[in-house]
Amino acid sequence: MAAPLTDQEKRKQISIRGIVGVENVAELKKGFNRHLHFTLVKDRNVATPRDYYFALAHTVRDHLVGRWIRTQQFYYETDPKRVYYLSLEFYMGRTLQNTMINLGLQNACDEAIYQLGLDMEDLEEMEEDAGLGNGGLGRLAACFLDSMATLGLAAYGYGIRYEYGIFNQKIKNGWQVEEADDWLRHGNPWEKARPEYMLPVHFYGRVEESKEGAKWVDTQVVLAMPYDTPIPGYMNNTVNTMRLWSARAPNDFNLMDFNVGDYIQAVLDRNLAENISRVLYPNDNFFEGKELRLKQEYFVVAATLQDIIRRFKNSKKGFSGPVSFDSFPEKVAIQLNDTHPAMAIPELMRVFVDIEKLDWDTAWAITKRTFAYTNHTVLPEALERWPIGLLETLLPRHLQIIYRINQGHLDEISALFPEDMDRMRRMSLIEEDGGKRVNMAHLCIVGSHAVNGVAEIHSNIIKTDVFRDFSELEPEKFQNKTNGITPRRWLLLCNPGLAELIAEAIGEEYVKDLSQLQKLNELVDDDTFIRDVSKVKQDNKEKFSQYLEKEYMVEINPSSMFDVHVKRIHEYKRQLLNCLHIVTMYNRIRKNPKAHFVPRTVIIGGKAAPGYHMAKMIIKLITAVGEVVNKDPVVGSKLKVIYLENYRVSLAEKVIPATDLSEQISTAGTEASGTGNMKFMLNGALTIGTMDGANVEMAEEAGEENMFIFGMRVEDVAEMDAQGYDAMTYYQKIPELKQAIDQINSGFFCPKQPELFKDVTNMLFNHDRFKVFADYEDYIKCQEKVNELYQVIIIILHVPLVNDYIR
Ligand code: 21N
Repeated sequence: MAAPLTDQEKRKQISIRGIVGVENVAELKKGFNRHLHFTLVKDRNVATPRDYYFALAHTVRDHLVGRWIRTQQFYYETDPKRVYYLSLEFYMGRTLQNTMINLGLQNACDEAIYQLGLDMEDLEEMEEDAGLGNGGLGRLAACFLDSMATLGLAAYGYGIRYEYGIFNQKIKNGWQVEEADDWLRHGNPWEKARPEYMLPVHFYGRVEESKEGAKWVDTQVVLAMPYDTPIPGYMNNTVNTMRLWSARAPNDFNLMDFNVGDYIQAVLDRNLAENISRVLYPNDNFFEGKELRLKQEYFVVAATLQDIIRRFKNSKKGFSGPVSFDSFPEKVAIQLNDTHPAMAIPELMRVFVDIEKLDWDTAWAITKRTFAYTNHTVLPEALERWPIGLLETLLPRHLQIIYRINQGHLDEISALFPEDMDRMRRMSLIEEDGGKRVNMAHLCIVGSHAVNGVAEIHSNIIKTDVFRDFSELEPEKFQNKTNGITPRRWLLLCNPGLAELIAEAIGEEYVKDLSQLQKLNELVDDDTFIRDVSKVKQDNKEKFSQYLEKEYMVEINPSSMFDVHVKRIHEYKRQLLNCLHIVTMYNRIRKNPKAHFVPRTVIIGGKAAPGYHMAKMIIKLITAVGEVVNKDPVVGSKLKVIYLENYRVSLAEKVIPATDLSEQISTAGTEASGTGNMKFMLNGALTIGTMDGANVEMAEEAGEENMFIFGMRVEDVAEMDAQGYDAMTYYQKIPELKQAIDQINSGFFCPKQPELFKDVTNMLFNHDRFKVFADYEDYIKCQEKVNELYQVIIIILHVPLVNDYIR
């Protein structure tokens, strides 16, 4: 038997990664050496691994430039409808490998780097993640940019170039500790600053009324500097643009009028303006009404709309007279990624009415036809409701415009439902109970022609529950657009072994059209194929084990079941339910150490918002349980618990292909869609999950018999809410649940501080909005079914010929 292939050799063999070509490789090597010399000013004696990464990044980048310029030139000439995706978050991760894949350069680069005596994976590991997002919402924006470029759409992503992305998470003594993410420290080879397109953004000031209309005056100005990042489509020569704005103080900032005296202080205070783009707010699914956050939201909106309007006018060059905006909605579509960029609606109205002098009704009709709004959550604490006082100070003209929009909106309602004051109150853009606030979701619904949820169940909930009054008024406006993921990053890039196997079986077209994976149905009884697929999974598990061993000095058993739960830490995502399962398994092993047990490695990872106390306690509980379980000699290698530190895009790419079992266990009705669920399934993991978010469509697509579904459905949850949920009855009825809770409560997992988890158990008993105990029993049973199936798979795969064995 031949020696097993190294990763390097495997990568060389693979076909889907592009043609090698001798000239190609020679050209890349030349580019690499040229950049090492001229760009990095190094030779091979003093170059660091990072220098080599940058030399390769610049070499690959060179291949983007011509396509990027030509794509933009083509858009200028053909003037297609443009799509603008406005988002406060773009969770891009790394760019090098994705660029090589989409340009079909991967094999040639591998060969070039190999011939230079370097290791491609080492170089790739030098790249920082662009962590300009929190979780699903930000990663969805990044996936959509890849997909829109691959579809050849004239699409743009617009956002903020945060100097600090999502914090780096350290686990110290079992607790989360945050560190600043200084991702730009070594420079970013994937962006091009465009100082020539810098734009002013105004804040504060007051409104002056005159015969010519309203004027926003005495404002403070901050400049928005654009940085462009190329977004290549997959093998189609399209390169779109993501434009991120960075805040710059004007050179006369604080030096006007009376401040001339304190020049030094004035220069130091430039930071005040530039702080706008300093740092990403790290809350996932939570609204915090901070002024700096509102400044960020308006900053991206004001700069972007000026850019969009400039481009629209530019396309009308050659026409004489004043530009007509009648065709604006035929040329411009603006998609709002949640309500975070909602100020775009009053801002476009301000530009149309105050500056371009359109009459209100015309401006409003155009505005509504331009915007569409995606809702990503129904959790009330996540819905943006900005206090009137903040808006009045920061954006006084916009507040006036919001009032005027609201007036027209309420007039329409009162015409349709005369005297229905309660309905008016419910539907108003302005909430009055407990301090006046603007409900940004209401503003987005009223100012858009389309509103969508992100999975069928979620779209139904917003129609029948959260925004019911609005969908009664305009049912056609409400749609569903179930989320998706890019198969380039989440299969080709992260799991080349599986991608190649699939390509050999059904061709390469599936990379742009995942529905073709259906063809794999014909191979379910193909022993060789099944064996090859499980071999890929085993290789991925071994590789990931080695990574964990090298980076974190933890040892895991690659033949155990990898049971993975990675996502932001949140009560609704129910990492606590998983934790109770771990404790239950532990107790069963201890009760009956000789009994057969399907070995598991439970891997949990994710960041807690720094101000979210309960989420941080959940991390500490998981690590404390892990300490006890992992050390217990009775348990041995049957059960291990790993807390995966600093879960982020680049770590997802490593753990997802190595997963056997994907945990998607939110309370039904709370997870709008989920997208991690799809990434795991695409990489051949089994799923255990509730009928929530896109799990529903996945069960439909894969067949319910191919997913481990458990727990309450949305209707059951609603029924329980009506009846009242009593955690205590479950605790008293289910002995294993009682045992687990008693242990957590009494300090079994933390003898030095036996009181430590009282907050957690108290929450579970007395104010658990997500009903962990109610789904416990069914979850445990479902996990037992997972064991049974996994057991069978293992037995079959350990026998040389499947069919011979079965017969
Ligand atoms: C997710 F801090 N929604 S991440 C859904 F102010 N909202 O939960 C998930 F800056 N974040 O089910 C779905 O798959 C995914 O969207 C894509 O549709 C998320 C909201 C948020 C609120 C405040 C802030 C940041 C983010 C902050």
